Amino acid sequence: MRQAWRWFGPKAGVSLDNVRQAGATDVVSALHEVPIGEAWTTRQVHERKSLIETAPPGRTQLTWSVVESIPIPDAVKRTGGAAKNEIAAWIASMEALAANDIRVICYNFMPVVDWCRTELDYVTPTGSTAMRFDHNTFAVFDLHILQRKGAEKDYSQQDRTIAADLYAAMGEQEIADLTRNIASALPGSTTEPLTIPAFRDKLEAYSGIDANRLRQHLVEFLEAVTPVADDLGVKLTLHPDDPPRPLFGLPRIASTEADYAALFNAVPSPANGMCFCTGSLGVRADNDLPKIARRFAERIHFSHLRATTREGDGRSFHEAAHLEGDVDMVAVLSELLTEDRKRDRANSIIFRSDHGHRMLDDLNKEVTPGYPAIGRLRGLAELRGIIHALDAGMRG
Ligand code: DNO
Repeated sequence: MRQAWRWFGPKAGVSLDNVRQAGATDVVSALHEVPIGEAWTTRQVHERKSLIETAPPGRTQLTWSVVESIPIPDAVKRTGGAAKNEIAAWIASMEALAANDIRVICYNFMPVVDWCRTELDYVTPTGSTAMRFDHNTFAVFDLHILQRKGAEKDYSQQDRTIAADLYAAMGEQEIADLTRNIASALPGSTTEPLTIPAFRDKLEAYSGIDANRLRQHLVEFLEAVTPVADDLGVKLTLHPDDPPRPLFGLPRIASTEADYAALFNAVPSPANGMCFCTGSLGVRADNDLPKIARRFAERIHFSHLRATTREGDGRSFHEAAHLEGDVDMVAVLSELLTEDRKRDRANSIIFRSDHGHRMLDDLNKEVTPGYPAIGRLRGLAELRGIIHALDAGMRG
């Protein structure tokens, strides 16, 4: 497996030397500055690639091997194959990447909001902070801040009472923070930052789109892009929904083993692959992660490794240290390594230690939420240790 690091570009607080020092050889990045829906050009990709891959004398060479993500515009999620211009632009971006020999592309199909958390700095017992999704706080946003039409029916009477009390006790700053966390798009998101009125309009535009329709639109998208991807030798890796269940009354269709099985059956092309994200899939107790990894092994080209802890209400969760929480990381890595041993280096599974606690010096600095250097470094070091031990065992 190849060890990678997500790098947010030249303005990121974490430098390429930091990536080298973490021991990663591969970089995961994107042209985050290009507006959603606009085609990336070969030249733009080439410039970013040169920045990543031109090492100063004596420094380790890095390889930009994964793009996370080319965003999929709303029109594709709402109208599928009818969004011809948007799909053509997406294909053009993919061609620009392939022309630069970048052949693994991560994307997601979550409508309106990409990954979602209610709290960015939840204090853990060690004093490091983690990201958290609290069901009751989410209900406050949905029912009282967004005031989504029909939201009441998604919550029990007890949930609604708790949310009303919590909302009544919140100050202006807390309301503003919660609104920012949910509506302003977290780092790396592939959806637009939204004001509350714009959020309501977007939801309105999705009325009538149920899970079957959304799945059909993804299938139409894949039917359009996979033939080109196959010709270019590109692998597309669908990131799971985070959290893996419907939010805001919108369907989510990449949350379970059955969801992925349906997509692979509908579009069998080898380009139709998966980003195996343990943190996202692991939020559901009914997702058996090692089993999913084994079943779809051949389709996994990219993996996000991190753990989450499900909380007592069964709906809230927070991000655990990489080897703690509810994910059996040794069992998952054992499946991924078994697959990886069948492949040559060019097709090796690329993984990154995903997210990380904010700790040590990062507590005193501005950091990219979810992506502090030190917490990710701790995670990568721990994962690397498991890989070394498993590899040694597999070599016998
Ligand atoms: C969050 C990330 C997501 C992910 C996209 C993939 O940390 O996992 O933003 O990059 O959903 O398209």
